[in-house]
Amino acid sequence: MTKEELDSLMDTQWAGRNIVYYDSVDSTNLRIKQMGDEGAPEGTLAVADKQTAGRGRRGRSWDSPSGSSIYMSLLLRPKIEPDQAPMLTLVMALSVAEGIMDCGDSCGNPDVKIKWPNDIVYQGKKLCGILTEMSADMDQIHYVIVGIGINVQMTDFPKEIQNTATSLKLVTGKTLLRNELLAKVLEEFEVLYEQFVSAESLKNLKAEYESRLANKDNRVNVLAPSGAWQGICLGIKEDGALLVQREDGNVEEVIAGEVSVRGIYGYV
Ligand code: BTX
Repeated sequence: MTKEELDSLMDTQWAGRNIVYYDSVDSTNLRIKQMGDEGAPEGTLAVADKQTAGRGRRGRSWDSPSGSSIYMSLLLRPKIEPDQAPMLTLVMALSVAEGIMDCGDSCGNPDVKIKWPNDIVYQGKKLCGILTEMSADMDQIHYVIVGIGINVQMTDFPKEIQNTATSLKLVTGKTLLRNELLAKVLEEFEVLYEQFVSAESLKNLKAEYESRLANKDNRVNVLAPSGAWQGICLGIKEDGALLVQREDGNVEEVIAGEVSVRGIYGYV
């Protein structure tokens, strides 16, 4: 993966048109945060071969060895309200799933699913995670960073995640080029992002997202701060909340960030 190869493959108007490439970096999200503060344009993309301090949500870490995965962060300056920004995680999750499908035979056509809100999974194991961060005032977004980690060729995982993580190589047996997949994800994202920003909701993407939703129509465990409860996952709302029906028939709107959702037999 090189900047020159990425530039030559990128078939987008603005997303990924200004690529900053690192052989090794602390975290691409941190680099984009700095560029965002310094006024870099929307669509600026940080890409790294390796991260030394890859970050997950809520202080967790993202395993980021060299030579095997995609680590990238995209700078966005959307004209939406700050409370709408978390929906960008769902837009990117759908873009990654569609980007993998677009790689077709070269990627072995795996039927990947989305684990709401931010993971791409295959047969219950995590292939990709997304970390969305924002700089904003109460009523105005300065910029949003969408960071994506996709396990492409990884075959060795640390012990703690051996049972929950997988890669495209393990799933398909194929050796997929990271450049090609990265470019497809950004092409998908550019189209879906514009649909999202013009509607200021997921109304145009809801059906597609639900068709890839791993837990749809299944029983899930909702792990809320007030206690865990079970229900059937019905789909998503246009604002990105997950709809879960309790035993008594009431449908609850589950908001990302406050709770985690698991399958009743495991992670998905
Ligand atoms: P998350 O908090 O949902 O997931 C983090 C958890 O996933 C970890 O606690 C661990 O259990 C597991 N995990 C860690 N590394 C991997 C891996 N490589 N594959 C599968 N499972 C793993 C998800 O957070 C958000 C991750 C975003 C990562 C990107 S990489 C580019 C950008 N820069 C950056 O620092 N983060 C983002």
